[in-house]
Amino acid sequence: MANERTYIMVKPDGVDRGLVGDIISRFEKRGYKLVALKLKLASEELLREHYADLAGKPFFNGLVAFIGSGPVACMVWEGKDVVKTGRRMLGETDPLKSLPGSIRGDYAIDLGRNVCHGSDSVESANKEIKLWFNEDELVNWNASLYK
Ligand code: RTP
Repeated sequence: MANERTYIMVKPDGVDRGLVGDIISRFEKRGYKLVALKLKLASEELLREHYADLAGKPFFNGLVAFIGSGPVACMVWEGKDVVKTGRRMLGETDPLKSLPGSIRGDYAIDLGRNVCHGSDSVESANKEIKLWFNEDELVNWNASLYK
């Protein structure tokens, strides 16, 4: 479990509002280790693949258009139970249902502008990390935190 990894992405609304630093800081302070980080303008093809599970939903095209409308901050975090804990740190999909103290609970009120994405299972995390990063962009290093 110690080496579990998750894919966290600050969406264009979060980047535009200057929330990247705060989101990174929350994961760092919680004790997770950053193993990959980049800013990216995602192609429609990449986003259709990332959100393939939602392809039949009425909001799918709007979602893909919005996430492609500006840069996203892509990151991989590693540590104990990071997939589930990362989702709890993000809050509920609907920001209005998110508790204060979570990212969405502190910074969002609209479902379509909920600031961030986090993998929902270890399996999705592995798929998403492969989709968004090349192997040589993942940095293996020893944080003193874990020594
Ligand atoms: P995410 O992938 O962004 O972390 O979100 P999630 O797992 O919590 O939620 P998911 O069901 O995968 O939905 C992906 C994103 O689509 C937008 N959405 N809009 N009814 C709607 O208009 C609607 N439902 C979902 C949200 O921005 C959600 O994060």
